[in-house]
Amino acid sequence: MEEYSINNKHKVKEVLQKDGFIVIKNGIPLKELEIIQQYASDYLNVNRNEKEILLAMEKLENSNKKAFFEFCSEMGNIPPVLKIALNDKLFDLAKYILGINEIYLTDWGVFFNKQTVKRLQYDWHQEKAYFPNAEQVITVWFPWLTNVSEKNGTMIMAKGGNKKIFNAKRIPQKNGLTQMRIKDIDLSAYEKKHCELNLGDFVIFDLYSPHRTGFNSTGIPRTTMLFRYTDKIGKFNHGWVKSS
Ligand SMILES: O=C(O)CCC(=O)C(=O)O
Repeated sequence: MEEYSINNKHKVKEVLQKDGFIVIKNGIPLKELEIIQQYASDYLNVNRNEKEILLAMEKLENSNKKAFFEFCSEMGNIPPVLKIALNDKLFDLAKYILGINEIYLTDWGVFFNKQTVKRLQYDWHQEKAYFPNAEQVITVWFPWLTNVSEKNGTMIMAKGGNKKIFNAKRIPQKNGLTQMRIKDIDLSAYEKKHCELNLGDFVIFDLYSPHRTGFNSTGIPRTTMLFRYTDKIGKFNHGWVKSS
């Protein structure tokens, strides 16, 4: 993947409009990620190391789906994540991309991709399906505990698929994500890019960029985090109705 700097906001916007997503290398200081890891270890009551945190996440996911969901949502809303989201450069970039001054944060949380836990894996979708009234929502998605790669099931993007809105089929899952699935065949013409990210890197993608969870072949869960910027419609009147 090509590398871009967060300082060149014109280029970032241009690539985002062209491809639907952009990878920024070394955009988040590792110290900030360590603080996020510390919050996770406090929450889960384990030592701050990769193995213990992942094991505790696996155990919680297995034993108490509701508590695990709360952990995943709460972790997106902790001060060090907000600090990253409100960092001057990133916040200015989001304002520039959205083309407005008054922007909102929405829909933050932690992702967990373990091959056997199907209910938490996304099939192909566009965020537009979950924000039907919104004109633009910019997502920032990043690893916070370990690097992510094709091998451990990082997110996959369909490059350039952001130019149209694809038909989406709504598929609710018990205790899991509601899929808004785009058929594989509809995306067959687009190049697929695996978001290979080291700690400190992040990917930004727009409302129309098709993406999915990758196949994790390692047996070790892959975890990442996201938050999204949007305007007042995306925040207060996005039009998404949860499955009952
Ligand atoms: O983390 C993943 O595997 C997928 C993330 C995703 O689909 C999303 O953020 O909308």
